[in-house]
Parts: sequence; structure tokens; C-alpha cells
Amino acid sequence: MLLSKFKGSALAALAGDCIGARYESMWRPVAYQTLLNLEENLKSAEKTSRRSLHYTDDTEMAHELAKSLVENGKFVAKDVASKFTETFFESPPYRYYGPHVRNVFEKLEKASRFSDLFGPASEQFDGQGSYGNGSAMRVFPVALFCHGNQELLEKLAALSAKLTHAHIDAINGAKLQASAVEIALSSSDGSISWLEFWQKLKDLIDKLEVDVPEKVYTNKLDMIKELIAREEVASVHEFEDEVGTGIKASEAVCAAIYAFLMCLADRQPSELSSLSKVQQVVFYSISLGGDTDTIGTMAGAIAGAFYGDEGLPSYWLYAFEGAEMARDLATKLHELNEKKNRDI
Ligand code: R7I
Ligand code: MG
Ligand code: MG
Ligand code: MG
Repeated sequence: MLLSKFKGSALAALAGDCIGARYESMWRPVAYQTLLNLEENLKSAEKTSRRSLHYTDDTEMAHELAKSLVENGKFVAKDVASKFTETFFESPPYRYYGPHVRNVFEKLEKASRFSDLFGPASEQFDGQGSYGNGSAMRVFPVALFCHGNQELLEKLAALSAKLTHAHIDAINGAKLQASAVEIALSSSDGSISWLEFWQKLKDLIDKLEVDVPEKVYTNKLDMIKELIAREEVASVHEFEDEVGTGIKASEAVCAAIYAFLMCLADRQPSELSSLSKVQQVVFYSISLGGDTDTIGTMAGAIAGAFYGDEGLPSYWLYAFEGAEMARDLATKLHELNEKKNRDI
């Protein structure tokens, strides 16, 4: 069952990125029917064995992080930094990296030759560091690698974030997203209510934001609880106003969590009821609009870790670039975890 959860997480993360990328630049809610039509088209990919959808920076970086963890059996910051950087400079334009992260890679490679691994990220945005969601979008392999060890998870989520994102909100976003995947791996459908799941995340954020004056995650998590508990489902516009679906880590991570918890609470839209639970989470998260590939990939990573890969359609393996790689990396991270072959 655990292997199914690892594979489910990696594959649904890939699906969320590939599907969400179609709508990333639209910055408005995506109609359920639009997503259902796309899903119909994906089915034909199996027959023609045509790769129909590309992944973006979210998956590219997640896979590089996973490869590094698998190859080294531990987190080696210099190796992760050089893998991120090399892949960035080789990547085709349709990976759509964040607008400012290029500066970090240029400095890492050219100026410091990987001698100063965390300096370039801390110089971003006049020294306050990026609060973009790039730290959290790629973090799920840390959760798979650290499964069963929350302390290590928080440590590695922070270290992996700080290579490109030094702002506290980006670091806490990576810890929160990785922890959501870990809670999903450690529980199962029927064993936990949406409110219990939410409470675990809230307990973590209370601890992480104890010395953070703005308490962005605390406020957004409180709002999410209120919205899910409400009798009437909030409109996407209200969600956008209250929590947000943007490029900030605090918005995109909370949007992904909201989408997952709404489905766990059985409040997902009836239009999506023909789909499996994992698909419902992925599609619902993308329907919120905004940074759709990133919200989709993070919601997918959580949902796949919770429900496993059984509910995933077989054509998903053919429809997305990188599907075999996702499955292979998940299998190897699972093997590593089984052997407890971890080193701090
Ligand atoms: O966070 P990052 O890697 O971008 C990830 C996003 C995802 O949606 C991907 O799918 C891809 O499309 O890009 O890249 P950054 O450039 O570090 O941060 C993203 C954006 O957040 C920046 O380009 C800024 O617009 C904004 N941002 C900030 N703006 C002002 N001040 C991040 N930090 C700041 C800041 O401190
Ligand atoms: Mg992207
Ligand atoms: Mg907004
Ligand atoms: Mg994005």
C-alpha cells in the first residue's frame, strides 16, 4: 500500500503540473467542463501513444531533487543546487520557470561555482529572498524520502527551499506542503476527517509561525477551515479574495490544501463525480484558477499520497511527459525508505 501511495503522489503531482500548465497564464477560474473535455482528449493519448502534455519547472525541479536523494541516499545541497542549475540552463522554453529564479542559477554557476550555495537565494528581492511558490512546488520528494521522520522532513524541506527561496514564507510553505504529503502518506481514506487533517497542519503552522509577526499561514489556514465548514461552498472569487491562488507560496500552498480538504470533506463539485478521488482533487484545484500548474501539482502530490495510485486512469501513464520517470523515482524513494537507508 505504501508503494502505491508513493507512486500515486509522484504521478498525480505530474498530472497536476501537466494539466494545470494549460491554464497557468489565464489567471481566472477554469470551468469544470473545460477540464472534463481535456480529460476525454487525454484518453486518446493511450491509443496513439502520443505524449500529449509537457511538464513544467515544478516537475523538472521535483524530479532533479528526487534523483539527487536517490543517487546519494541523503540530501547533498551542492548536488541538488548543481542539478537544478544544469537542468535550468538546458531546459526548453516551455518549462516556464519563475521570472526571477534565473538570477540565482546564474550566480550559483558563474560567480560562486557552487561554493556559496545559499548566498544567491538570500540576495533575491533586495535581500529579503523570494516568497514565490517555487520552494513548495517541488518539495514532495522530500516527504517521500523522509517518510516517518518529521524532524528530518522539516530540516530538508527548509534546506531544499533555501537554495532558491530565502523568504520565511517560502521556507514555511515548503515545510507545510511536505508535511501535508507526509500526513497523507501516514493516513488513509476513512481513517481521518478533514478537520483532523486540518488540525495537524494547524498545529505545525502554530509552531512554525510562533516568531513570525505576519502569521500569513495561520490566518489562511483559519480561513480555509471557516470556508470548508460553511454551509454554502464559497465561490472561486471569494476564495481568491480570502486566500488567493497566486505565485506567492502562502497562496498556492493554501489553495492546494483547500482543494484536497474540500474533497476529503466530500464537498467537491458534483460535476466532477464521475472521476476518481485523486482526479477530483487535481481538477478541483486547477478549477480555482491562478497559478494552476503549481496548485495542481501540490494538490496532486497530497491526494496521490492519500489515495494511492489505484484510482489513477491507466492513460495517465501515456498522456504526460515524464510519467515513467515519476513512477521510477517514486519506486526508488520507496525502496530507500524501506531499507531505512537514510543519513542526515
Ligand atoms: O518561486 P519561483 O520559482 O516561481 C515559481 C512559479 C510557479 O508558478 C512555476 O510554475 C513557474 O511558473 O513560476 O520564482 P521566483 O521568481 O523566485 O518567484 C516568483 C515571483 O514571485 C517573482 O517573479 C515575483 O513576481 C514574486 N516574488 C516577489 N515579488 C516581490 N518581492 C517573489 N518574492 C518576491 C518579493 O520578495
Ligand atoms: Mg510551472
Ligand atoms: Mg490574487
Ligand atoms: Mg506555476
